[in-house]
Amino acid sequence: MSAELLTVDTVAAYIASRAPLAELVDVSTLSVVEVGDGNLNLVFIASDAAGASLVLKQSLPYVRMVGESWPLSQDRILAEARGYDAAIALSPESSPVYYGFDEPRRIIAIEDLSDWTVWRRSLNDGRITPGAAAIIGRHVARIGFGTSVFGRGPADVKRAIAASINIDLCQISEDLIFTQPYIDHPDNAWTPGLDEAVRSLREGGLIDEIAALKHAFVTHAEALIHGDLHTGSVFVPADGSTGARIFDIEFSFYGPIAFDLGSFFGNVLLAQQRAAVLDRPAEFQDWLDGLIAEAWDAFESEFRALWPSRVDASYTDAFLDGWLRQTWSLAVGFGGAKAIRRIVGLAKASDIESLEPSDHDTAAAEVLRIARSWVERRESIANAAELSTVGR
Ligand code: SR1
Ligand code: MG
Repeated sequence: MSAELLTVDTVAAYIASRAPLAELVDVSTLSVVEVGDGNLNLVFIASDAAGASLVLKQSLPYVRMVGESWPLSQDRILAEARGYDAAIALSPESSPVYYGFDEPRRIIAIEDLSDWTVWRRSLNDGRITPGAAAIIGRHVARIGFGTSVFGRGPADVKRAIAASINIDLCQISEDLIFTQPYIDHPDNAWTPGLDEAVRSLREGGLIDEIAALKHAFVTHAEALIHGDLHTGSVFVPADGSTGARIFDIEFSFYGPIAFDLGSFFGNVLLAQQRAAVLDRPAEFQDWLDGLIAEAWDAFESEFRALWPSRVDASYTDAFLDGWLRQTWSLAVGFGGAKAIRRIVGLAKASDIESLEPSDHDTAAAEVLRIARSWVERRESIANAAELSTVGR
């Protein structure tokens, strides 16, 4: 049975009924707006006359971007609550403040970051936000290390894997990222100018490489990952200062740590091609070109810094070197797959979609060309400097 859905008219009474939330805002002067512009959920901002505010997120019993014809269990918000529990425990400074979870109503409450900007929008506007990529890299390292067999005992990890299965949303990722872009599927769509570029994805060995990446996604139950860590899942400060807050964790499950890094890499590629076609200033494009190195370097440094605290010393230093190499290659491959899906399949990205038609096709074709190289050459691309030259 579905949990009763909130509306702008019932949010104040709901907050009043939840003592920890009622302490955060004055419910007698509350104004409420529904701001959900993502693909799946209801999101409300409740603000009082003195300026105090909070955000409520409730899962709908269907996929918002499609409608009730695509039912989806509201249970997915359990994964988001687990994701916040881990993020708050292991990487609190790069997470919104988490005010808790109402399991029966399928509602989580978090800090209102309305005075921040979703990073994708800020990138689309050509704004430099220093240090955000490093924060993402450190965040992935801290949660990846802390929830894996490096940071927790094996029995604990096995229990966590069992507790964090997220069947419906993993199925969405498997379908939208690794399957549908490479077959005829009604949810795929592209402009006529991209026809040849898209059709050619099915030629040569790309689908075999995508199969290997899909297998890694489905079977590498390594750590509790975010599962959808694109630039639309990150808030950055609107004033250009350094910071990042990672949100929207409903796709979390025990999967490959490289998937979160790759999700970010693929979205950087979208931002880069948008910037190139719009001829953004060199300073902005150069900064974009450094984001993957910034994220990876921070990830690797943080992981190496945490390594001496691992709970099982039978994982040797040489093993770590090999694991990092593997994680890098896999992240590059996932990055390519994530970029391709945003051009071909359901749920596209505004970086490319908001471009004028001719710019759109130029940028999208470049994304496909470079992303393909990332996937196919991922094992031989040594580092971020080399990655930045691939396909260019
Ligand atoms: C049907 S859900 C479509 C997409 O929205 C989310 O942001 C995920 O990326 C998912 O693949
Ligand atoms: Mg999302």
